[in-house]
Amino acid sequence: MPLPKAELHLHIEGTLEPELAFALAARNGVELPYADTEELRKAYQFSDLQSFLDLYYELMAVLRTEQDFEELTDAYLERAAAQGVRHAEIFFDPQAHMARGVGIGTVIEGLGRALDRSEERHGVSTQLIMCFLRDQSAESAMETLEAAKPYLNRIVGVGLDSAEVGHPPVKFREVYEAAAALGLRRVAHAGEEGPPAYIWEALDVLGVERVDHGLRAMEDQELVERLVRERVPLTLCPLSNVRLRAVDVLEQHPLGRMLDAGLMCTVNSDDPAYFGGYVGDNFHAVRDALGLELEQMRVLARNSFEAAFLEHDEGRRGR
Ligand code: ES4
Ligand code: ZN
Repeated sequence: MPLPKAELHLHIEGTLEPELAFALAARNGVELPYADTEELRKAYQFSDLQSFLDLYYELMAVLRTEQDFEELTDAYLERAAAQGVRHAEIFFDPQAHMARGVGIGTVIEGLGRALDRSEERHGVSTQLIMCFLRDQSAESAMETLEAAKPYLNRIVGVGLDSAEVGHPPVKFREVYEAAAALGLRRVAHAGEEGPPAYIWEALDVLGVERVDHGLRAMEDQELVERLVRERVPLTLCPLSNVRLRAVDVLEQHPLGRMLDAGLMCTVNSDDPAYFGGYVGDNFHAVRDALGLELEQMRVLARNSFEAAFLEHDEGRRGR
């Protein structure tokens, strides 16, 4: 039996497996510049975040209808449940779809169809977090928040993702203020490739409750002390960090040192179809590479429920 856990850092578009991508391409008459799944898989060699994002946005072209988003999400939930996930907080990137003429309603209703059946079908409770693409303008983010207003009952919070360096959190101050005023929770990717200063900014300017990645926090002792003192959760994604070359090899991943420093770490899968594993695979990989003890694995699982946007009693149910 896998450890029960919550997944807090998961891009639904990053769960698009090559087989489903080709099936949806055929159904929707979308041409992919790869002969077959084998050739596509060979393209999964990344040198940094941007080289991954290029493929991630390209492959999304196959997602067009509510049914596509529903099938994508249902397939993820089935895989996640098999690896012990009892609660999932799922990111989606509306701007990446709206740019292709797919309306935000199509995306959210499609995701929602799968989420509505998730507890019954998979035993997984869910939340949706809408991400803004930080390499697009603040105005575009604000328009996206506006477009999401009819669907706010489906969304627990907002996040910030895509190409980090050169797009500091402060760029999105106003849209995070507007999101907070609407009662939305706030998270942001920070310190994946960007410097510790971006983590400070995410906390101080955007008011985030969790930091997605936060990998580079360990470069700044004062920041570590603050994150420990305030028990700010970090949603780490170890296999992602290796595939995107943020760390050379898993054996050098800072997770073990971060736990030793008292940081509130969680382990997540990010874009599991691209990075070689779902969340249970990430748990196993760090256990083996870093020699984590069973008690540390339990701490990671417990942290995932504590850091989730769940009512207290709901969170306890998964433990
Ligand atoms: C992402 Cl790994 C990662 N980093 C930033 N933005 C993303 N969007 C999807 N995966
Ligand atoms: Zn991510």
